[in-house]
Amino acid sequence: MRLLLLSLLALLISCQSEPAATTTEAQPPNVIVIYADDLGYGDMSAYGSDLSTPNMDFLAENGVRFTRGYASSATCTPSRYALLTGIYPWRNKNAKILPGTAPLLIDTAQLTMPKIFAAQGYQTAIVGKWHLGLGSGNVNWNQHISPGPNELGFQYSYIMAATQDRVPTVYIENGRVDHLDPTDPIEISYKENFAGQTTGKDNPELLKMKWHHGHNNSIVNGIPRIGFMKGGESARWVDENMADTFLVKAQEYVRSHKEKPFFMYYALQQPHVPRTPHGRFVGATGMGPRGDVIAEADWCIGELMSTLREEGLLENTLIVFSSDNGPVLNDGYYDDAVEKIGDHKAAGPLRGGKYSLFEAGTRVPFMVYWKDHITPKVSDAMVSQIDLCSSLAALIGSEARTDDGQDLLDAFMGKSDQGRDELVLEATSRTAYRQGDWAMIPPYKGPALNERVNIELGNMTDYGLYDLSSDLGQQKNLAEDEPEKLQEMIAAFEKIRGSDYGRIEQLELK
Ligand code: NG6
Ligand code: CA
Repeated sequence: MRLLLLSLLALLISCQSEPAATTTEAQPPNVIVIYADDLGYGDMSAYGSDLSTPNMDFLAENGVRFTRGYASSATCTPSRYALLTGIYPWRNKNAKILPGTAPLLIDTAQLTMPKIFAAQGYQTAIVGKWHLGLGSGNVNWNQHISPGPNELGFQYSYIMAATQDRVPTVYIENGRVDHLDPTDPIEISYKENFAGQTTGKDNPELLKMKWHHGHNNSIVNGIPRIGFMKGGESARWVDENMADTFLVKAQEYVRSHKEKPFFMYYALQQPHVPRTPHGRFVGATGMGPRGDVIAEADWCIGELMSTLREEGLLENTLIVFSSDNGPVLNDGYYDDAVEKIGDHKAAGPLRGGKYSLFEAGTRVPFMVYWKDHITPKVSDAMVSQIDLCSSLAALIGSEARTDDGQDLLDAFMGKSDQGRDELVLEATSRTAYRQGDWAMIPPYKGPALNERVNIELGNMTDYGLYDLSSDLGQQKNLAEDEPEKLQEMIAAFEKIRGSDYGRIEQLELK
């Protein structure tokens, strides 16, 4: 009898508590993924940098800051592919740094992060850098450009097609070039120049920024680019205004979509080359344009946060901040990045940088902030951007999961220190393996150092094996001392990657 009474009581309590639980869960959170371009592990003060990044640090210090957070690749396109699909980029042979004329890389039938959100009733948007290809070959830039982000689940898009250093140097809103004058059509080629058009190579007198390697084709806004462009004068961006342009679009989107949950992918263009801070930030850091655009990006994040605060959205918006790949100083222009670096270590304590299979290629700043919902902490859980699709799906009650991604929501919310056990990393079509504290890099042909960017690429004549718990900077190759560990790592790597992982003869970099 007493038991029965107790269970009746328990039932009563559980019935009563249910409505309360559903009310608190009722409004799913907005989600914003802020994605920097080439920001290194050591570039934020929260990660030990001497650069002042108060707004990025705010997210880090009031959220979960990951010390082992990874981009999927050491370059942009493959990382963005993995972020938005939850699939390893090396599974798609076309997932390489794309020219501005490349067709859309992601199949429109494929599951994507914005589709996961849209299926749960979210409004979805991208503002910023795309670099995943557009159209299905031979794009006519003067008509509606499709397929693109809008066919992959983004209901609103305001993007640059590829990179800031590649043509076309125009903004595209929902598939239409913004501010295009139809009487001055755009023509783009990555093969040859258009008659009568100046280039960085032939017309150095017209340049306000000099090219160091590559980047000597069409000149736009005094800056020589990769690729040739003709026409579209009224639509061409002014690089110095790009941060403001994207920020305003992101703020407008938030203000006009606050009635229903939204997902916004805010893809910053900094600190990728060409580094063109607005005049307000010139000289802000004493570190030249690279430092100044990091200050500018930091300010943009602060402004977006202010907008969320003003609109009363901060308590109901989860923010992820990370970077698409590691840092590079000289990436093709003379811009004082090397000369003014001083003691700053863009990669922090890590070896390598952008393009590298060493840790600095892919281990990046990574944090998740959600006011009043996440208790601030530093987490050593290993997480990858490839896990965001499955984890954010779990957050919003979607059952969607991707093949290579894991649901690590508890780790992202700081409730668990359990991250992934293993991870395959990619850099310019080569792959390496992480498991626990160990990193394994297979042998690849090619130069050990890319001299032009001055980055160690991770090409070695034999296997590299590193114990990151005692050797974060990957200075001591243990492959010979730990043959069993090495064999175990190779076997585990090949189980995911297959044995045909291509010890490529030539690097893709020109
Ligand atoms: C390289 C460019 C580099 C940068 C990179 C893409 C040359 C010599 N180098 O090919 O400047 O644009 O591509 O960077 O052209 S990423 O962050 O978008 O992957
Ligand atoms: Ca990048």
